[in-house]
Amino acid sequence: MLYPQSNACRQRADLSGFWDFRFDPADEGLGQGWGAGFDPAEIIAVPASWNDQFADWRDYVGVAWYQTTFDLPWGWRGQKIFVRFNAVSYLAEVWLNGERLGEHEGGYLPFAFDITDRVEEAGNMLVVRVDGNLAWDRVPPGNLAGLPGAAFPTVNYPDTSFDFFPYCGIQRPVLLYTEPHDAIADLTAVTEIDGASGVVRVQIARTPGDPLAARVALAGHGAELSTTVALEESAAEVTLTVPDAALWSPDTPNLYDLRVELLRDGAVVDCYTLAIGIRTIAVEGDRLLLNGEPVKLVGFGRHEDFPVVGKGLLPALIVKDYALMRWIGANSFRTSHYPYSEQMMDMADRLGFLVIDETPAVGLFFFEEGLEKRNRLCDQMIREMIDRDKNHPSVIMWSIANEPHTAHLEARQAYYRDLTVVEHPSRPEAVAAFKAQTELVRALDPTRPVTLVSQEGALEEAFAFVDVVCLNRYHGWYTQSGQIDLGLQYLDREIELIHELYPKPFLLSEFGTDTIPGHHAHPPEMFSEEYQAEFLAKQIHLTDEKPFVIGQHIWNMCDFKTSQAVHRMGAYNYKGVFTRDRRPKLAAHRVRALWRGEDGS
Ligand code: GCB
Repeated sequence: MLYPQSNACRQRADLSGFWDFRFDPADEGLGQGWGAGFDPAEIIAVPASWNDQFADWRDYVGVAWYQTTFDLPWGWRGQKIFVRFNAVSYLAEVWLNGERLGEHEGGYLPFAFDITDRVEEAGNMLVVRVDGNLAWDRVPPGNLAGLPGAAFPTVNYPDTSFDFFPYCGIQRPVLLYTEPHDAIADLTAVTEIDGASGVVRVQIARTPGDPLAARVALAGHGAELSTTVALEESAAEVTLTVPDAALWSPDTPNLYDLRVELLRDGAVVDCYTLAIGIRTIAVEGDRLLLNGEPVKLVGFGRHEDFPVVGKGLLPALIVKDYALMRWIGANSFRTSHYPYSEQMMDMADRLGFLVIDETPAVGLFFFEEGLEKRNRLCDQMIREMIDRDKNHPSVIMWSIANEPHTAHLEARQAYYRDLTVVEHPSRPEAVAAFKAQTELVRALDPTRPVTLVSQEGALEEAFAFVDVVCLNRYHGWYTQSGQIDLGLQYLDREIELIHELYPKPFLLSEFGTDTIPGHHAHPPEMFSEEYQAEFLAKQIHLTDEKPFVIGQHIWNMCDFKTSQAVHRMGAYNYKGVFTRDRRPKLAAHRVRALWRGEDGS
């Protein structure tokens, strides 16, 4: 899915602004025909989550309605016209001028509707019903208290199966855009390295129609290449060889402009420009190789989260967060626990960050209720994520899930006691689902490694299917609480055990401690800044010493909002090395020294 672009052949308009809004706690809007327009009760900012915008609705995760009006921009008639939603959490149903366009499930990926035949010159009414309800057959799941037989007590309010606040609403921009009738439907650029040359293979998909030609041109870093191919069928492939290629890497985030034009009798009927980076990513033995060289990932698990906007797109925050990641010496992050905005991904390409791109499949469980639907949604989200992000050089790995409840409870108890691994510790439904999902990822994109981020340790039988093993581990925090050194011993043993069973590259994808800014203790004590600094430094040293460990991602870059729970003081997760308003804690300075090689210890 190409991001809408304004150029000589395409146009784009942004509907961000102040929209009409109405909460619908009784869910009566559908029955009363609000899709044709409703009496607004509030005005709301788009994009942004709704929860922090109004005094009394913070914890509301039900149904709400948005509407706005727009005129068709001048000169658009005669082309195909679409409305695109970059992200609506969780489920969106959309009407234009009273006609239902369709719906989309899943809070963090884009969807679009063709409105060519429905859009008027002026006074168009766009209405969106947003359903933010938590339910066990959704991804990520919620409302676990009501799940028959699951034996989950309600520990979170709102009742999430995941540890971040379930912000709802139109979180990212809503765009109108045009496409010519003969259009570039999709582009896929794959790169390889051959000696000093870069090889760029471009697949061009087109809308159906008469035979056309496609001109493909690559420019940048002294290169000016172009070639023209016939595009009679629905797709064609072109290969360009770039001599003395300027490779893409964190130190040299070199991008080229790949411009594709569709030609009818020599005249340009559509064009699109994609920024691409020439690089390879591969797993060899237990190493991760970027451009053929071992690469170490240092960085964070993160969240899209900020006061007032919630999970809404905030461009200044993107700039700030990359600046802080640079300052601390990070080169990578995981889009925990859902795909981030397109703007965040574009900046990763430009600034040279390595991204593990994760689907919204966090906190999955494998009870029968809703299983078939959750599996179907996971497939859909994998497809949508890869379709959206496949051309980013920054994306070096796909993550299909975070902390699924794969293992049987009894197996987990034995493991937590003394790292005993019983036979067949995993639920067969989980193993089957992840086998199928890793196969799906590889079919859609054979060029990138695939991972699954687990807390099950050596019990995670799905590690058999992945290229890279990612472990979230909190020894010295949730276990061996208050005992950093004992936690370190457990971590050491556990990493070795997992590596013995699954001799693959290993990433410590989460580790950290909740830390109240300004709270100090000597000797270090849980929740103090000293405890976090020592915990992180020691676990970084430990993992640095293991050749098969390809890096560390601290949990979390910043403090972030969660549901209310006894283990979440003030409804925050305080594991940030920066506060929610992006001030460094003591640990940030310690980690910076380590990651930048300035630590004497
Ligand atoms: C985890 C989860 C993450 C939580 C974190 C924590 O393992 O992946 O979403 O926020 O632990 O702080 O407990």
